[in-house]
Amino acid sequence: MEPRCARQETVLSYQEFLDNYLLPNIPVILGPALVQDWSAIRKWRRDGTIDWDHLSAVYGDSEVTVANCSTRDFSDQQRELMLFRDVVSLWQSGAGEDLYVKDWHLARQLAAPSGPALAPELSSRAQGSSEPFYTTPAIFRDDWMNAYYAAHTADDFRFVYAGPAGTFTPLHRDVYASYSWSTNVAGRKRWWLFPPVQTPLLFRKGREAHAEVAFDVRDVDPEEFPGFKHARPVIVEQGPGETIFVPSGWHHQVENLTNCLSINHNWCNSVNLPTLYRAMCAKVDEVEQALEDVRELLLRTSADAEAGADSIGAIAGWRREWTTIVQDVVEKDAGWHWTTFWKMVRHALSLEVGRPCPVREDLWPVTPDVLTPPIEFIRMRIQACADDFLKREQREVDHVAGLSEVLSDIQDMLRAPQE
Ligand SMILES: O=C(O)CCC(=O)C(=O)O
Ligand SMILES: [Fe+2]
Repeated sequence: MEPRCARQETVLSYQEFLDNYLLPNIPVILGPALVQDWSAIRKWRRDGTIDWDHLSAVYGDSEVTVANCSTRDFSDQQRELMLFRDVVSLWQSGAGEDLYVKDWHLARQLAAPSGPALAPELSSRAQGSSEPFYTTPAIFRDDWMNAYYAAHTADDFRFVYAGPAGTFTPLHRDVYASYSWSTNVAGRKRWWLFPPVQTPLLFRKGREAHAEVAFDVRDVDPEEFPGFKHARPVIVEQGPGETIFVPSGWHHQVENLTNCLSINHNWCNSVNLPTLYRAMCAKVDEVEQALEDVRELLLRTSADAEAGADSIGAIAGWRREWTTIVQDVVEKDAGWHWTTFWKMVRHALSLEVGRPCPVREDLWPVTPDVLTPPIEFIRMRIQACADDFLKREQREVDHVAGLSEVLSDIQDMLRAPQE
């Protein structure tokens, strides 16, 4: 028998969510009561189905990323940029049945570039009022990724997904093993969720065993993926208005059983910080292995220089160059690297200890203490990662510009007496 996914119809308190799902890192489906006040639930549906005309009229100008679910592109699907209006037109004409709008940063697109005072015309027109189309449920507010990105970048991890029945998202683990939560504004999805202990069963056999997981769990070649038949995913259907919590490091695949419109976030906090930290370390290892020949080249060049006059300078330069190359590739591949990771931690810790730091209240209001674990827990989690990082053989802390300053800020805050 397949393991079952927990369901909760009543709205959980933060403490219940922390104790029963966040800390044990297990999935749960939460009933529609959690999001009943969202304006998206009222305005984006008509008679229980998606109101494409309304969505196209209000958000049609928006540029969206569209995945073609019939065209595989390595571990993802082929993607292109389109106007949302054009995608809706295709769907309404009975075409585009393989097109799936993904990772649409709609909330950020509608926000003013630098705070609510500068809200452009589009923002109020598209929102229909200043009311946001949804607000993050309290249990998901302790989110270091979106807090940091809101305050320091023009990017975020807040998405809208929209696609017809049959579109899907192939098997994957979220970026650096972050959590996800995803609410179906309309439609039904099927989820396959694999606990981290089963991750080794998902890989292709052979030399590159750790590079590639199965693509589509509905069609896995048993010769190529011999472990897969032993995997026992949690399989669950998510209905309209329901929210799923996807735990850290769980691989998952998603199929739209009907036309679907959903809102989701990737997120992290002190609870999954160690998992994110280890995922970063693993990514760096993987990139270093892939770039082994570049390393050889740099080494050889520096040995030549060593034979000349400036030997100490050459060795230091070689290490710095190598670390920079690796970190650049890590960032290109997954969107962030050690500097992003530690700046995010510094931002979260600053807010925790009440140290001044930039905040975009309109995008990501500061999370009250009652919606986070106790400060001692947070300090402990950060300390453990920082201690490990400072012992790394690669010494990124010395070789990446600005990183030692970020780490010493963090250490200062960890050492400061608690009020
Ligand atoms: O809804 C989908 O198609 C994918 C969502 C997903 O992978 C996530 O929320 O992590
Ligand atoms: Fe995901």
